[in-house]
Amino acid sequence: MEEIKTCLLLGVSDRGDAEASMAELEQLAQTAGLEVQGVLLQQRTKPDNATYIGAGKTEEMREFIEHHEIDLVIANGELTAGQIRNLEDRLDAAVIDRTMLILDIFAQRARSAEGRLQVELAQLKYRLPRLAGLGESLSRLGGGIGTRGPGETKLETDRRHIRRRIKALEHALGDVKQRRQTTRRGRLRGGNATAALVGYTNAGKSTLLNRLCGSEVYAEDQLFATLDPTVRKMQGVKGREILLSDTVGFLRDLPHTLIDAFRSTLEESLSADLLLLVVDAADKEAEARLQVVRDLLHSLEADQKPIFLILNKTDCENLDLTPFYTIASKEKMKVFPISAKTGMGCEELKTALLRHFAGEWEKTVLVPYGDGAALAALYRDKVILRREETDEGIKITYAAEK
Ligand SMILES: Nc1nc2c(ncn2[C@@H]2O[C@H](COP(=O)(O)OP(=O)(O)OP(=O)(O)O)[C@@H](O)[C@H]2O)c(=O)[nH]1
Ligand SMILES: [Mg+2]
Repeated sequence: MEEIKTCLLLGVSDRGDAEASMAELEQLAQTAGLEVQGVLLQQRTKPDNATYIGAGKTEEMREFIEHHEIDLVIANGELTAGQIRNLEDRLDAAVIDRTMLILDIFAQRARSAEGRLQVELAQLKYRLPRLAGLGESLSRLGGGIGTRGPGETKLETDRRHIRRRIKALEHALGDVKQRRQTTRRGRLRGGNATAALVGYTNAGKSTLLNRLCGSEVYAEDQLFATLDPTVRKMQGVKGREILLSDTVGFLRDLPHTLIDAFRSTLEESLSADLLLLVVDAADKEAEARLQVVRDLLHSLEADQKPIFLILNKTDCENLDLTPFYTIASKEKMKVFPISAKTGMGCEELKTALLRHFAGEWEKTVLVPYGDGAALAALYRDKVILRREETDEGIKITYAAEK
């Protein structure tokens, strides 16, 4: 089996963020374990219908590919079946697009049963309308290069096979979801406060989770280090805990198949009482990325809850944090400049978290002297935290339920 190592990136855009988008594609390719040999960004308003890049350019690229022995070409958009087929024919290399690359990374990373099912489902749904074009690239994703595209009859069999598999996956996911809802209800009954870490991929969410909870969740300088939702406990007061959840990071133009696939896991995380929106303040694209995250939160209907804006990586030098403070004051978000890596600002954040939830944890009532029934009922039904005899009566502080 031949291992793919080198790739060429193609982009077609005349937008201002085109170069940043290509740089991100390069990061994605590296994350997938590929070596980027060349990047071509063509200034056009829209891709060519037949070959994505213009016909003249395909000729040039063919020579480049031959000369540099490129194994794989990756287009920074979503290709049609026709575009894949035409490009593969003209370039004589396997061709995939940005979405397939991301799906491939997700497939490599997913660990939990649910994550795997979700990624496979997203992959199949994306492949189905592109089967006719996928020759080498499909076999690459499935294992090795070698076989060319399937013939017509094989194609139909494949389609039927994939549709059946999609049905089976959807069924299996339904079961998993039901089980997860049961555990979630159990968790809520525990009366714990919940907060969710959200933010662009590589912002430092998992590092912060580890810092706050003393855990050792995988955190690495790569895109989508975290895929499966993870929950850890942060010790609160009086035996109460804050459950912190970490989940998949956001990305500009995240493929729709993936948003749909991860909607249920994301929604579970986003059902938290509070969101910790983590920003990599040292990233020159940070503001644009913050906007991407806020747009996604909006589309997931999760932007109405309280948000702490966490400006991470402030151990890096020459940062200008003012734009973030401006956004935060407009959107009524509390701001916390921190470094998850060095721990700077993390104690303050922890205290703010405990304060935020303290009000929800404790309730105080005044029971008049002599009202033994009310007092007994409290002791029977509540977890009593404090009892204080005052002039007016007995002040009882108990743990409030959510
Ligand atoms: N300089 C600096 N680097 C940091 C800081 N926090 C995290 N990092 C680094 O940033 C990279 C990404 O950290 P992660 O915690 O994996 O980021 P994440 O948001 O969980 O990323 P995904 O799971 O991939 O979405 C790692 O290399 C961390 O060491 C920080 O405060 N300062
Ligand atoms: Mg992570």
